[in-house]
Amino acid sequence: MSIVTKSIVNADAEARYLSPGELDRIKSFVSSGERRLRIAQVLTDNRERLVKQAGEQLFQKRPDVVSPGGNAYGQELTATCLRDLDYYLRLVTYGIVAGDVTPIEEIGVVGVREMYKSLGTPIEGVAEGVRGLKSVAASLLSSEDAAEAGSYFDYVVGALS
Ligand SMILES: CCC1=C(C)/C(=C/C2=NC(=C\c3[nH]c(/C=C4\NC(=O)[C@H](C)[C@H]4CC)c(C)c3CCC(=O)O)/C(CCC(=O)O)=C2C)NC1=O
Repeated sequence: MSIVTKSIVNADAEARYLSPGELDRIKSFVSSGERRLRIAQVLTDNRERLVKQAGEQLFQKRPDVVSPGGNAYGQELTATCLRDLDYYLRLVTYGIVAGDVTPIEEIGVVGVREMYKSLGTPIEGVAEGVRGLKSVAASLLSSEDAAEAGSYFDYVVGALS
């Protein structure tokens, strides 16, 4: 839910007008809108490159995951691994557009530890891959935009750590 919807739901539950604090937060959400959309656009346009490079970095740092016996060994499982990185990049773009980590949390974080555990997927490897996405993304963005995007990648890394 965006801050706008959330504020309205909260205010209406108490049958009151939006408070000055809520209006201030909405104001900052609106005024940062153009920047957030620009960042999401860059990440969306470059998604293939981001996933490919982050994957290469991950497999260099963690050759075990793509070696025999590794969770992402073999063409099909490697592709599934890269798909997961693509999923997290997509969720990060949702978070950036919403100005809120809730969509990332609801779609990609709740229950994820148990899921990866049951798949035998090393979750710290997934976190490493998302860290790679963050650093490749930073190379495509201004430092201010990279910092904004970085906080959403950090949220995912934290949730997977
Ligand atoms: C949008 C929200 C969402 C997420 C996050 C998601 C993740 C997700 N990753 C999966 C599998 C997987 N995930 C990985 C990922 C990896 N293995 C490694 O060693 C690497 C560290 C890592 C890549 C970075 C692999 C290899 C599998 C397949 C495991 C298997 O089938 O044995 C599966 C099991 C079902 C399937 O294969 O599709 C799910 C549900 N699905 C979703 O809908």
